[in-house]
Amino acid sequence: MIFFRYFCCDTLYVKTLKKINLMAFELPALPYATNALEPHIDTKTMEIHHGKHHQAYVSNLNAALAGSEAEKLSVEDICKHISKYPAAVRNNGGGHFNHSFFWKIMKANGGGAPSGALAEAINKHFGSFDELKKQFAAAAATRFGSGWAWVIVKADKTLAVCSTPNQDNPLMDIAEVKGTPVLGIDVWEHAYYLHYQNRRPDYVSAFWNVINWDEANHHYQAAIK
Ligand code: MN3
Repeated sequence: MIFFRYFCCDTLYVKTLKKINLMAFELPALPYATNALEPHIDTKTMEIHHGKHHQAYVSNLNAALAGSEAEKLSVEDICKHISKYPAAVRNNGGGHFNHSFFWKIMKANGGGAPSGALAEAINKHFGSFDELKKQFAAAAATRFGSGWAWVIVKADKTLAVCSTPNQDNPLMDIAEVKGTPVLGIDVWEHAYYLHYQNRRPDYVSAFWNVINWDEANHHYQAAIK
């Protein structure tokens, strides 16, 4: 009996230690099936994008932080102080945050129009939802090379559209326009090329059909607190 008790405690102890010390980042499961966003985002793209690209950012981030104190931080905290870190952390930490955000901002049978507080804020800061769509599409289309387009809440609580290069994001202390993401789209070619080839604007238009507005509203509410 005594042996059993010690054995249990010991197992628990090891598990706890692992939790504390081995805070490796993990690839989050997709919140829907890889074919859930068809026909707007195709199954093959989702499989490769999530299973290969995002996995690579996670693995490379873990390798870049191995043995450092930063292993215990959240990816958001790492992004907020990204100027302290080497390029491998900026690229892969950004990649991990951005993709984790991106999967959840989409859903099957999404789209429609924003509602609630976010809809009011869009009307207040952009005049209309159509105007926001126009500015967002322009930011996505004109981001040269690889990057992301965003709708963010800035420090003064206003909404803004911006874009970032590579795997940078608006949380980063080095970002040209800083804020908390409410909506974001990956405009790297790997995000759309299999289905849309060079037609990035068509992919950006299709994105409006898969947006999870409840999730966007949740980000907005948290950011204005
Ligand atoms: Mn990507």
